[in-house]
Amino acid sequence: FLSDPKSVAIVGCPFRGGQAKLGVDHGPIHMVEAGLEQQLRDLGWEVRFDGHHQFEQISEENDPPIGKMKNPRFVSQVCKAVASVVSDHARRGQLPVVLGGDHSLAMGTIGGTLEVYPNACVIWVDAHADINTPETTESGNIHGMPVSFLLGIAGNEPEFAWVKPALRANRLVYIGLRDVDADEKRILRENGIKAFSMHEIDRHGIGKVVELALDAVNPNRDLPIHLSFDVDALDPTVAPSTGTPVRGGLTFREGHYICEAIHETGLLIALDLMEVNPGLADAESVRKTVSVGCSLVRAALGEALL
Ligand code: 6HN
Ligand code: MN
Ligand code: MN
Ligand code: MN
Repeated sequence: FLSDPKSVAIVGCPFRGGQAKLGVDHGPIHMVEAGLEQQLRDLGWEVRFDGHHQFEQISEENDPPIGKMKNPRFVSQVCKAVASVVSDHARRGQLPVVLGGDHSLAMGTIGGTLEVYPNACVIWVDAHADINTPETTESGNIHGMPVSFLLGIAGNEPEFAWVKPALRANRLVYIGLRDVDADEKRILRENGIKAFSMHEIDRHGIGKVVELALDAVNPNRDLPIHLSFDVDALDPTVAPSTGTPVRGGLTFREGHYICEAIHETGLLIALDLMEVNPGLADAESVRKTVSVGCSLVRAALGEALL
């Protein structure tokens, strides 16, 4: 799918409108300052750094809630811009590595990917399912909803009319879930969406789970893969600086194994690394989280190859 020499585009998305905590907009800057660009060059990739996208701000007084949704116009507009940046890179054969920022951005990243690779499957690694609808959300935070918009089950909210329901339920699989709202569980069931929670990882081991996850969405190992990785999938002892940490998460190795196994398929065409929040916790926790964020990206781009 990709151009030769293999080329990636790092897209910094300093955005936090999909949730309430300050600081997650600093995630991409910290990962880039930690040297991610050069680290990927050292792996043999041709790297272009897109910069940190400056999104037009919509202030809160100009963006009152729509139903329960908070900052709806701001989130919508930013995701729309991200979709066009991501699809442009994908069209040029560059693998977009999108650094968040909160996970509402995935509406843009996956939306953009599916414009260019309509048959792509999505592997969503997260403690959360992010599949609330504007109706079911309790928090009103749109970072808990991007998947429902991508599937076209979010209802018809004019502000988000640009989001195409381009993702099919049988092309989506989750790994790492452990904090799923009751309505989200119902939505997963009703749509027959495959999900491997921490329970399945404990039972089968991560190696088997990744194989089963690929079998579910990519049985012939011939479809392009978009990996959307929320750093809170990792255990908070491994990635403490994130907005919605949940104990009982992936170990350092389990997180890396997922990325390495997807790299091994040779099918990865887009990668999101989301929810690194350098504004939360102490300096050592921030350093740890930023460093593991970079390390997961490297793993997905081939670092483990000998
Ligand atoms: N994330 N299910 C909760 C909500 O607010 O809808 C948590 C969402 C977390 C979102 O981590 O990307
Ligand atoms: Mn900072
Ligand atoms: Mn998420
Ligand atoms: Mn999450």
